[in-house]
Amino acid sequence: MASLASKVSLRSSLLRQNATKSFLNNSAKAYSTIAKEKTLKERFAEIYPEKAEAIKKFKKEKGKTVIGEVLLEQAYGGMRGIPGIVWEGSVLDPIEGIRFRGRTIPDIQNELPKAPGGDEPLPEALFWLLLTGEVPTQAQTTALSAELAARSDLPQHVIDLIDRCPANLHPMAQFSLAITALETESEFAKAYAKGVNKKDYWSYTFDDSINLLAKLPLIAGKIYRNVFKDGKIPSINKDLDYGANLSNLLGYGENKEFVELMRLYLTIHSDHEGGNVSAHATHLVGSALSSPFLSLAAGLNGLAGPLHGRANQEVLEWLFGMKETLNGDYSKPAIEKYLWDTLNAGRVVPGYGHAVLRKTDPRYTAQREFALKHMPDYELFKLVSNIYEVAPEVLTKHGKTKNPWPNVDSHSGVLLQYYGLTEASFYTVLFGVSRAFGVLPQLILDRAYGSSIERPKSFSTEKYIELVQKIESKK
Ligand code: CMX
Repeated sequence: MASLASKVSLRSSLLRQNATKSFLNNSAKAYSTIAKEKTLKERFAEIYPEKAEAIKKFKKEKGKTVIGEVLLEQAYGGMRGIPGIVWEGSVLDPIEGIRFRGRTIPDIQNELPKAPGGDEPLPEALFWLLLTGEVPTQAQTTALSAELAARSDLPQHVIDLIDRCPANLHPMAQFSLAITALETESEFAKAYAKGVNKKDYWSYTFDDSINLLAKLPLIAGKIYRNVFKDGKIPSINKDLDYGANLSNLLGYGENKEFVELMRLYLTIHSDHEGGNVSAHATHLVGSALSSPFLSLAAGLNGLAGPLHGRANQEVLEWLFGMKETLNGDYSKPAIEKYLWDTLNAGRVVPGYGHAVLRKTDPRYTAQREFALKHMPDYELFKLVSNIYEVAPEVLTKHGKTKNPWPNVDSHSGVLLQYYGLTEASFYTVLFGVSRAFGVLPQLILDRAYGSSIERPKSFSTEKYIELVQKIESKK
């Protein structure tokens, strides 16, 4: 007999399927009723009070429940595995990988609205899902795309700032600088300075988040064009979705496959629960009531690190090094030797390993499937595939990493290379645009639910020694 849990999950999956079917049937109709549907802000305003109340009750009734224990090695080991953050948008299972509001990547590829004629989900729709837990209609998604396009203009001082950046300043540093400089636009900061009621924090955070998200394509596009092209950038097309506009600004809007890739890329890189460096840093800085602009900039500074988002740049550089060394011999023994050379030089294999995952990252799999569909014979994709067959065994033999399987960064750069976006030092900026889709909904939720300022306890090593001695003496 099926367990209660599996019955519930079957029922919710059937409900979701029915909702998708009825959404598909209604999608054409929904296009014409765009003005009558609730906007994201209206819908969120409607649903959050009940959720905030439920959380308050949960905290009051169950707040003293012990939910884990902390080992000394965790304090020294990057706090791995310690529960201590609330993150509503996604939860990461070590084996299954990410679920966005309970949905796997194939689920969201299935269920989220797409652009007319497109196959891949729209990141705008994911933003809606992460914030509300609901799949938006096609009309709501289209309205959100239009709102983002309408709010995309950059203030002149931000354009000037990007233009003044030296070309050798890493694109991620430029990206973070420009977002910090957008602080002039913060409605939250202005309202706070005037003395706003706490209950309204979420509303200003929402407006800032939408404005910020809207402006990221122009910032990213301007940085790309300044550093790698002639600095000229087209205008935003108010009738296009986010991924299509970003592709246009980068100069790849004519290529339908690239536009589809951008939609997929922006969707799957968005959120990976709350403990990763970029998500946690954004959430932490936001907890001090810094604006969404300052909070996201903090998160992006973390994403820029080589063990986090910048790994996608590292992967490409490492792949090209391998290509040159192997000189056409992509056999397994040759790849194996290159992997050992990397490890024996005291370096990590970029794109492999993960702090939480213990199997192939489903974001890797989604990108691999995209490659199998659109570029099965591409030389670099074949190399990546061959590495996938060899690296897990080598890393297992090496015996250090807890997860010998590839992560998201192992695959993303190869797809961009195929379409001609070959400037690897720009790749983390694209990751950063996507990450905003995941961390900004949580900032809005944090303010709506009245989350506390973060302040975990720290001790010096002397104090930890004392603490351990005290605990041992009691045994
Ligand atoms: N190659 C070689 N050694 C690796 C490794 C890899 N890909 N992954 C982990 N290790 C090593 C660690 O450096 C660590 O060594 P020390 O004990 O000498 O410090 C040991 O294995 C144990 O690490 P772990 O517990 O398995 O992994 P962590 O949680 O500490 O780190 C991560 C996770 C992602 C930083 C690590 O796997 C890594 O450095 N990978 C390569 C860089 C990368 O791909 N980063 C992108 C991750 C995804 C993202 O955030 O975008």
